[in-house]
Amino acid sequence: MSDKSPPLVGVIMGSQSDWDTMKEAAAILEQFGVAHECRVVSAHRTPDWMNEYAKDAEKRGLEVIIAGAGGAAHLPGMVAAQTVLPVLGVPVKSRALQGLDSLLSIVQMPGGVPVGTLAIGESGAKNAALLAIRILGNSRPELRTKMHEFCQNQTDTVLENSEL
Ligand code: RP5
Repeated sequence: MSDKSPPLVGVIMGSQSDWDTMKEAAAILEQFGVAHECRVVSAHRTPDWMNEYAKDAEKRGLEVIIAGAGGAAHLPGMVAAQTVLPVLGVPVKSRALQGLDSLLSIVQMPGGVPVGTLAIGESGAKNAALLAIRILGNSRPELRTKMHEFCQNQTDTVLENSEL
């Protein structure tokens, strides 16, 4: 499905080096069969491309953008400034400050320009995809059903392995 249908979710990241983290988001979208695209879009190194991507996203049919970046992580905020689509920000764990810089860069947006900020690193990437699917699930019963199954499986797995 993700290869053929037009993408509903855009997974973007500031650098190729973010892929190790952001591939967790792509894997969840793949698992749920949600059409998506993955692109490197840098706020600092390719600012014009970032502007174009953000401005065209809605008319291209995207419904959610997941944006991961590390360090001075301006990508999610700058994209949110140029689209009305929901933007979910993933703070990538940076080499210098372990992602605290990324988190603070993404989370503290001025009122009026929302970015839904997730946890630092792989958990954040995974949860960004799950949140995107929950948003899409509001109008897509099949995704809502799959989300119920996912949560139930997760619960069952923990309960089945609860004896140590
Ligand atoms: C940010 O700078 C990227 O999101 C990445 O996390 C960080 C480092 O990028 P590279 O120097 O590894 O390309 O823009």
